[in-house]
Amino acid sequence: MPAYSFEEKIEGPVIISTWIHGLEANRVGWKILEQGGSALDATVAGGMHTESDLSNRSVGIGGRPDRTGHVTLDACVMDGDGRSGSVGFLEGIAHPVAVAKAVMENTPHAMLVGAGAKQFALDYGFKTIKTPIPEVKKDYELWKKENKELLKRPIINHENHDTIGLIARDSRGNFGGTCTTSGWAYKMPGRLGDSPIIGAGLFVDNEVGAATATGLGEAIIRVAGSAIVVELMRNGMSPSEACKEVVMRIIRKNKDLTGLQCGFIAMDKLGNVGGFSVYNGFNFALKTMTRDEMVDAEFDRKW
Ligand code: SD4
Repeated sequence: MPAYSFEEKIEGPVIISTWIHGLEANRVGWKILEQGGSALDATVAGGMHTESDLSNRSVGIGGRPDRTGHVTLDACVMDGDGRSGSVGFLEGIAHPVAVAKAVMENTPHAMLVGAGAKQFALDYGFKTIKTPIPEVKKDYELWKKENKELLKRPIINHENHDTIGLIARDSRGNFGGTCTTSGWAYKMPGRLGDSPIIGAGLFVDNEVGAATATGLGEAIIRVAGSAIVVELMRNGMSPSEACKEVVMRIIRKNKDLTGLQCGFIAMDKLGNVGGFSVYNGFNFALKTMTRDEMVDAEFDRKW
């Protein structure tokens, strides 16, 4: 199977993001890129757009709760100059990705979680929300009734795969990226996935490019996924080859791959983009001066 899912050097700004909701998110980010704005601002705006989407069950306001009924949100941002910010286990705030950017810009820290992150968001005037929204609460009540034994020990739930990771290169050639999620549906309270963890869910370096991840966060964290994709590109691999190598590492290290979907997308300095996932079905949205489309990622195996 060829490792390349997209073979074309892209000139000018480019933004890519995970899954079908990435199309709309990219368009929002593109408005910033085409006016000469930064890759970081474009990916924050795109992430915020998806966070507001009431129909998305894995990101922002429409996200599913943990097993105790609390929707806890994770997000991070990284600029190609090496700065980053993230929030985890954040409840009741509309735009975790914007809060993550504020952590980067206004604190000496890389990460705030839980009550501290919430207080920080409130102090900075970020909009509050009431979660779960009624439809999601209804699903949760049903889930609780039908999964009494699972309340104690979660299993992998691969239906819940709509995290958005966005990476972009702007007109100055700088990179930026964001990743935002409500995480694994019905997770144990306190669980953080890869999405708020720099190097796992996202990594950006102007010297090389950027990568972001979606899927089972535990597996992504354990291979330092996005950071390794970027390092492999630094050492000469194309984005698709680098994503494939990290996915194959995940496959080698996990004996039971039942439902274990993980996917990475990446972009290098030359404007090559690519992606790779464990199972088929993973795709990403691409927007450039001439393109606005979905790209199917290559994969190792079929469901
Ligand atoms: C997590 N990686 O919390 C996220 C979930 C996800 O697509 O990506 N779903 O583990």
